[in-house]
Amino acid sequence: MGADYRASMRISDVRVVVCSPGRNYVTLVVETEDGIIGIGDATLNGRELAVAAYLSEHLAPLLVGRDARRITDTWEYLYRGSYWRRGPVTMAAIAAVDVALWDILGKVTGQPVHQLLGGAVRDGVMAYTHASGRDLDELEASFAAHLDEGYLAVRAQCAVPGLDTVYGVGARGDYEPASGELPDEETWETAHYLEFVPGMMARLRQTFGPTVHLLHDAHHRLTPIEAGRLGAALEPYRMFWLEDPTPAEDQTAFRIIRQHTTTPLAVGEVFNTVWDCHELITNRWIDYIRCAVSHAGGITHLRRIYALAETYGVRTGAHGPSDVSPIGHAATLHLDLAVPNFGVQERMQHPAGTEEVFRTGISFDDGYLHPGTAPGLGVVFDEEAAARFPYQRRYLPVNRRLDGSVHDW
Ligand code: EZ4
Ligand code: CO
Repeated sequence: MGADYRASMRISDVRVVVCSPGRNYVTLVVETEDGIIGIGDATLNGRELAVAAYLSEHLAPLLVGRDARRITDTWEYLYRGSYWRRGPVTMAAIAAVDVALWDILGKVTGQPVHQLLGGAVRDGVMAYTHASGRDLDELEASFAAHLDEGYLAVRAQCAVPGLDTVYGVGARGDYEPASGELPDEETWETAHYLEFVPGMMARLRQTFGPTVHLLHDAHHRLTPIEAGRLGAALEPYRMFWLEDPTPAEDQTAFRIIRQHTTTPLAVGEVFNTVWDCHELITNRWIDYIRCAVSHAGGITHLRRIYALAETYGVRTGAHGPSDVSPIGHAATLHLDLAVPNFGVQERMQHPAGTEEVFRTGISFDDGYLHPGTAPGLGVVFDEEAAARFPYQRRYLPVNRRLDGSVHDW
């Protein structure tokens, strides 16, 4: 058991730690006057220091002296109380505070966070990971390797003939999009892509059979009608989902896609509040909502998005890239365990070095993740280790068409 729940729970210290053990992470550490430590993930890929400043300059002074148990009241205070609402920087900062407070509540009550959310409704969380290749043979080998690891669901991305570099495909091995002191430039031409992708899915379905869950990320690059055409072309291969077909801020685009295909649609990794997706959900234009705990206001807000989705038959498919830190991953898994309308959870390996700073109780068995049953999130953040890995400026890539014009990345 943790400390006495009735004891004073005033927040006495708030620290922001930016570290780079293989990639950048922003971590919020909240300490109560009786020495309980809660941690939250505030990593916003390529814009880390903006969130760190929002936290340390604007939120930390509001938190010291507050009762750490008042999680919803704190969320309301930081969201409604700022007047300037929403946006990725604001909502990543609020998310970190929220997750840290859930961690503290778990520690003082001796319960894993999923227990506080109503308890597990499943034994494990089905995860998908990323297969990629510079050609179809390499993609097939990568896909097979992930099946060997036990995955039941795999996302497939491949280099496209005629384009030098595309989203999701590294020069060798794992793809980590944030790199470079200045942004890398990737190439794009929708016609090349649309020509190639149906054949790629046909081949994977043919090679790996009918039961594996097949996913693909179009990464916000198509027009609605192009997306409708792609979805229709992929119907024979029974995709688990087609992700981010169009730029995500245009919710009504999905009405058009829906009119043209029964391929399930997933979107939401760039969303930060329910206001980004309420039309998508209530009109049933999507099948999976993909917001991340660390970018969409924490557990407190994401569970409200999930509850709205549940009412409309939309399932969850939380974003889980390497830029969601192990703290954010653990938080996501606790929520995944506890919500009835869970769909699937993305899992991308963190770069080597990450485990030196973040130690989790997360397990992966036969395709299913579990966050563990330690009190709180079940993650230990080693601040001394973090200090050995200082921040390094990194950018996400910028995308250009073959004529040189900027395209959605
Ligand atoms: O490009 O997390 O589905 N996963 C993704 C990711 C995103 C990065 C951006 O920071 O699309 O790879
Ligand atoms: Co994506």
